[in-house]
Amino acid sequence: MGLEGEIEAIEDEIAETPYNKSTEAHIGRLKAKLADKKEQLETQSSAGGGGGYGVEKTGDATVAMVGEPSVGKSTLLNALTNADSEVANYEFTTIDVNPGMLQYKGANIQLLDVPGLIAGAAAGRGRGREVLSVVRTADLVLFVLSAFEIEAYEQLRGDLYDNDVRLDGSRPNMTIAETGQGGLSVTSRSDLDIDEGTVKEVLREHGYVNADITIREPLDVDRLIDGVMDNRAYLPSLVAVNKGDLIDREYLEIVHENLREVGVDPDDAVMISAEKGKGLDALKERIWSDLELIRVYMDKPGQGVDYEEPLVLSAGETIGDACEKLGGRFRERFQFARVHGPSAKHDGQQVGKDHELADEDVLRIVTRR
Ligand SMILES: Nc1nc2c(ncn2[C@@H]2O[C@H](COP(=O)(O)OP(=O)(O)OP(=O)(O)O)[C@@H](O)[C@H]2O)c(=O)[nH]1
Ligand SMILES: [Mg+2]
Repeated sequence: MGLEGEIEAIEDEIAETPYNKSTEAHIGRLKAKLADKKEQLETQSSAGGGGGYGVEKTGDATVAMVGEPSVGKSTLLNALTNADSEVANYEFTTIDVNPGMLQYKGANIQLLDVPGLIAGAAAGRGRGREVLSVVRTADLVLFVLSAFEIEAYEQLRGDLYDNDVRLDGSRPNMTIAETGQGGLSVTSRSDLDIDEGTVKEVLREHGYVNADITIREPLDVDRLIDGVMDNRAYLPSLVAVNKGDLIDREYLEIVHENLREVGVDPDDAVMISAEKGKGLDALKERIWSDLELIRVYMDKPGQGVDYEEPLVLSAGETIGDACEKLGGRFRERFQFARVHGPSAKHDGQQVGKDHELADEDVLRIVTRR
């Protein structure tokens, strides 16, 4: 029996085992085993497969656009960026990942138009798996839905989940510290959803013999396994509903209802028409805010403040991170910095490398000679 057969057999056993307190640990062990086998399969196929798409990550951040064939991904890419992606009125026009660069607020945001092969990709068919590996490395997933096919959203999300992409959530709040002896010991909150015995089964299945496990959230078996595996990608996501030009007010209500049905708050989705160029400003703004980027204007000695090409960082990053990104003498000979703007306690505040920057700060870095 090959790996795929083993995976199928484990999946069958999980499906056939009724879930209750007495089977919980057993199911936990099966799920842990399944996760390991799937990881093995993935490494196997990526080692043998033809090296991915050759799309290099560039720019300040990367957004992967996913959607069913013909929803308008290429049209949207062309409308938002300098790319020239093939647009056609038949399915599967885009067979490779097409990159384009969106310039917004001085940031270079790379958009990747991911082929319409995603359905069924979870099963590892065709190039679907490669496509999904491109999505995993992005900073934001942009779902492009047609106003007439909102239900595709569930399938897309499911495919991503099956490929270890966890959307709109953070890594489980737990730690595993290996110890030299003493077996497995679990410290958890009182409202933990599963038994300590189950936690131990899962860890044992993953090869842990001696370890202190601390769990700080009321997670279930699946999330516990996420916390043990290091191949999960945690990404934020955003929904754009395209072809808005083809619907009337009455149908808009139906679209909203359909969105609610798949768990999306209509107020959180962005209605657009890629073809007519409607709603694109709102979409850019949402992409910008969901990426949580900040602009830092550099005050260069003798040249003044550069408001045209800001240094783009992630929210929460510090002067030290800015120096890393700037490189050269900033990294090697940093002395101190002066900040004006939102993060400064007062104008021109002198700060060190630990200082956290904010959007639209003006920064002057003083280096040693
Ligand atoms: N009316 C209308 N048509 C659109 C809109 N966006 C895209 N289309 C049309 O929908 C068809 C498919 O558009 P594409 O951009 O090729 O779709 P795609 O998602 O890239 O498709 P694949 O590459 O096959 O996955 C084309 O005929 C587009 O002109 C829109 O906002 N309104
Ligand atoms: Mg396309």
